[in-house]
Amino acid sequence: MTKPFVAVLMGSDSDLPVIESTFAILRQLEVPFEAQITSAHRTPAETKAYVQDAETRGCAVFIAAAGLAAHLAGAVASQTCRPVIGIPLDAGSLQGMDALLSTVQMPDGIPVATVAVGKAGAKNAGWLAAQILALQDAALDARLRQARADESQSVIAKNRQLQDRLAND
Ligand code: RP5
Repeated sequence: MTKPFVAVLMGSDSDLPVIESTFAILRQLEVPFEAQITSAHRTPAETKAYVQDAETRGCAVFIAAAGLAAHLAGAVASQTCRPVIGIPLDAGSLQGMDALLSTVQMPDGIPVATVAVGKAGAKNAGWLAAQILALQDAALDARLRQARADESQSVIAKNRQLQDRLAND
Protein backbone atom coordinates (compact mmCIF):
# COMPACT_ATOMS: atom_id res chain seq x y z
CA MET A 1 0.00 0.00 0.00
CA THR A 2 1.31 3.50 -0.84
CA LYS A 3 1.95 5.87 2.04
CA PRO A 4 -0.79 8.48 2.48
CA PHE A 5 0.35 11.87 1.25
CA VAL A 6 -0.70 15.51 1.31
CA ALA A 7 -1.52 17.36 -1.92
CA VAL A 8 -0.78 21.09 -1.87
CA LEU A 9 -2.55 23.11 -4.58
CA MET A 10 -2.09 26.81 -5.29
CA GLY A 11 -3.91 29.01 -7.76
CA SER A 12 -0.86 30.73 -9.25
CA ASP A 13 2.90 30.63 -9.25
CA SER A 14 2.64 34.05 -7.56
CA ASP A 15 1.40 32.14 -4.46
CA LEU A 16 4.55 30.02 -4.28
CA PRO A 17 6.69 32.26 -2.00
CA VAL A 18 4.07 31.98 0.78
CA ILE A 19 3.38 28.29 0.17
CA GLU A 20 7.08 27.48 0.62
CA SER A 21 6.22 27.83 4.35
CA THR A 22 3.76 24.94 4.02
CA PHE A 23 6.42 22.84 2.29
CA ALA A 24 8.90 23.62 5.08
CA ILE A 25 6.55 22.38 7.83
CA LEU A 26 5.70 19.20 5.92
CA ARG A 27 9.40 18.53 5.27
CA GLN A 28 10.27 19.17 8.95
CA LEU A 29 7.67 16.59 9.99
CA GLU A 30 8.69 14.15 7.22
CA VAL A 31 5.20 14.18 5.71
CA PRO A 32 5.15 13.07 2.06
CA PHE A 33 3.60 15.68 -0.20
CA GLU A 34 3.23 16.77 -3.78
CA ALA A 35 2.32 20.21 -5.09
CA GLN A 36 0.48 21.63 -8.12
CA ILE A 37 -0.13 25.08 -9.57
CA THR A 38 -3.73 24.81 -10.69
CA SER A 39 -6.61 27.25 -10.65
CA ALA A 40 -10.34 26.97 -9.98
CA HIS A 41 -10.92 29.63 -12.62
CA ARG A 42 -8.11 29.31 -15.15
CA THR A 43 -7.72 25.52 -15.22
CA PRO A 44 -10.94 24.06 -13.77
CA ALA A 45 -10.80 20.80 -15.75
CA GLU A 46 -7.17 20.13 -14.76
CA THR A 47 -7.97 20.92 -11.11
CA LYS A 48 -10.85 18.44 -11.05
CA ALA A 49 -8.83 15.72 -12.82
CA TYR A 50 -5.87 16.18 -10.46
CA VAL A 51 -8.00 15.96 -7.30
CA GLN A 52 -9.77 12.83 -8.47
CA ASP A 53 -6.48 11.19 -9.50
CA ALA A 54 -4.66 12.21 -6.30
CA GLU A 55 -7.41 10.66 -4.19
CA THR A 56 -7.12 7.34 -6.04
CA ARG A 57 -3.32 7.42 -5.49
CA GLY A 58 -3.63 7.84 -1.70
CA CYS A 59 -3.94 11.55 -1.01
CA ALA A 60 -5.24 11.79 2.57
CA VAL A 61 -5.44 15.58 2.94
CA PHE A 62 -5.68 18.40 0.41
CA ILE A 63 -4.32 21.88 1.08
CA ALA A 64 -5.52 24.60 -1.30
CA ALA A 65 -4.19 28.16 -1.33
CA ALA A 66 -5.50 31.07 -3.37
CA GLY A 67 -5.97 34.80 -3.28
CA LEU A 68 -8.60 37.26 -4.57
CA ALA A 69 -11.94 35.48 -5.29
CA ALA A 70 -10.37 32.33 -3.86
CA HIS A 71 -12.50 29.42 -4.98
CA LEU A 72 -9.76 26.80 -5.24
CA ALA A 73 -10.31 25.18 -1.81
CA GLY A 74 -14.06 25.01 -2.39
CA ALA A 75 -13.57 23.60 -5.89
CA VAL A 76 -11.25 20.92 -4.47
CA ALA A 77 -13.71 20.13 -1.66
CA SER A 78 -16.48 19.67 -4.23
CA GLN A 79 -14.48 16.80 -5.80
CA THR A 80 -13.41 14.81 -2.72
CA CYS A 81 -14.51 13.62 0.72
CA ARG A 82 -10.92 13.85 1.99
CA PRO A 83 -10.29 16.76 4.41
CA VAL A 84 -9.55 20.05 2.63
CA ILE A 85 -7.59 22.84 4.31
CA GLY A 86 -7.93 26.27 2.72
CA ILE A 87 -5.28 28.98 2.91
CA PRO A 88 -6.59 32.45 2.00
CA LEU A 89 -3.86 34.62 0.54
CA ASP A 90 -3.34 38.37 0.51
CA ALA A 91 -3.05 38.94 -3.24
CA GLY A 92 -4.90 42.19 -3.84
CA SER A 93 -6.23 45.49 -2.60
CA LEU A 94 -8.48 43.94 0.08
CA GLN A 95 -5.48 42.45 1.95
CA GLY A 96 -6.84 38.91 1.96
CA MET A 97 -10.32 39.68 3.28
CA ASP A 98 -11.71 38.72 -0.14
CA ALA A 99 -9.89 35.37 -0.10
CA LEU A 100 -10.76 34.74 3.56
CA LEU A 101 -14.50 35.09 2.96
CA SER A 102 -14.35 33.15 -0.33
CA THR A 103 -12.55 30.28 1.39
CA VAL A 104 -14.34 30.11 4.72
CA GLN A 105 -17.96 30.66 3.68
CA MET A 106 -18.68 27.19 2.35
CA PRO A 107 -22.18 25.76 2.04
CA ASP A 108 -23.47 22.96 4.27
CA GLY A 109 -21.95 19.59 3.37
CA ILE A 110 -18.81 20.81 1.57
CA PRO A 111 -16.48 21.91 4.39
CA VAL A 112 -13.16 23.67 4.05
CA ALA A 113 -11.03 23.96 7.20
CA THR A 114 -9.82 27.52 6.76
CA VAL A 115 -6.60 28.74 8.37
CA ALA A 116 -5.29 32.28 8.80
CA VAL A 117 -4.56 34.62 5.88
CA GLY A 118 -1.04 34.44 4.49
CA LYS A 119 2.15 32.96 5.92
CA ALA A 120 0.78 32.08 9.38
CA GLY A 121 -2.00 30.14 7.68
CA ALA A 122 0.41 28.50 5.26
CA LYS A 123 2.40 27.14 8.20
CA ASN A 124 -0.68 26.04 10.13
CA ALA A 125 -2.03 24.25 7.08
CA GLY A 126 1.09 22.09 7.19
CA TRP A 127 0.73 21.46 10.92
CA LEU A 128 -2.97 20.64 10.62
CA ALA A 129 -2.46 18.27 7.69
CA ALA A 130 0.23 16.48 9.71
CA GLN A 131 -2.09 16.20 12.71
CA ILE A 132 -4.75 14.59 10.52
CA LEU A 133 -2.24 12.07 9.12
CA ALA A 134 -0.95 11.41 12.65
CA LEU A 135 -4.29 9.84 13.55
CA GLN A 136 -3.04 6.78 11.61
CA ASP A 137 0.73 7.22 12.08
CA ALA A 138 2.23 6.83 15.55
CA ALA A 139 5.72 7.91 14.48
CA LEU A 140 4.36 11.15 13.00
CA ASP A 141 2.32 11.70 16.17
CA ALA A 142 5.56 11.40 18.19
CA ARG A 143 7.32 13.92 15.92
CA LEU A 144 4.44 16.37 16.35
CA ARG A 145 4.52 16.03 20.14
CA GLN A 146 8.31 16.51 20.15
CA ALA A 147 7.97 19.64 17.99
CA ARG A 148 5.43 21.06 20.46
CA ALA A 149 7.74 20.30 23.40
CA ASP A 150 10.71 21.90 21.61
CA GLU A 151 8.67 25.02 20.90
CA SER A 152 7.62 25.26 24.57
CA GLN A 153 11.24 24.95 25.68
CA SER A 154 12.27 27.65 23.21
CA VAL A 155 9.69 30.10 24.63
CA ILE A 156 10.68 29.25 28.22
CA ALA A 157 14.36 29.84 27.39
CA LYS A 158 13.59 33.21 25.76
CA ASN A 159 11.54 34.25 28.80
CA ARG A 160 14.41 33.23 31.10
CA GLN A 161 16.77 35.40 29.04
CA LEU A 162 14.35 38.33 29.31
CA GLN A 163 14.04 37.93 33.08
CA ASP A 164 17.84 37.76 33.45
CA ARG A 165 18.27 40.90 31.34
CA LEU A 166 15.61 42.85 33.26
CA ALA A 167 17.13 41.80 36.58
CA ASN A 168 20.53 43.12 35.44
CA ASP A 169 19.34 46.40 33.84
C1 RP5 B 1 -5.55 33.65 -7.52
O1 RP5 B 1 -5.33 34.93 -8.00
C2 RP5 B 1 -4.19 33.09 -7.24
O2 RP5 B 1 -4.27 32.11 -6.24
C3 RP5 B 1 -3.40 34.28 -6.80
O3 RP5 B 1 -3.36 34.42 -5.39
C4 RP5 B 1 -4.18 35.45 -7.40
C5 RP5 B 1 -3.38 36.23 -8.42
O4 RP5 B 1 -2.89 35.35 -9.40
P1 RP5 B 1 -1.91 35.88 -10.53
O5 RP5 B 1 -2.66 36.91 -11.31
O6 RP5 B 1 -0.71 36.46 -9.81
O7 RP5 B 1 -1.54 34.66 -11.35
O8 RP5 B 1 -6.23 32.87 -8.42
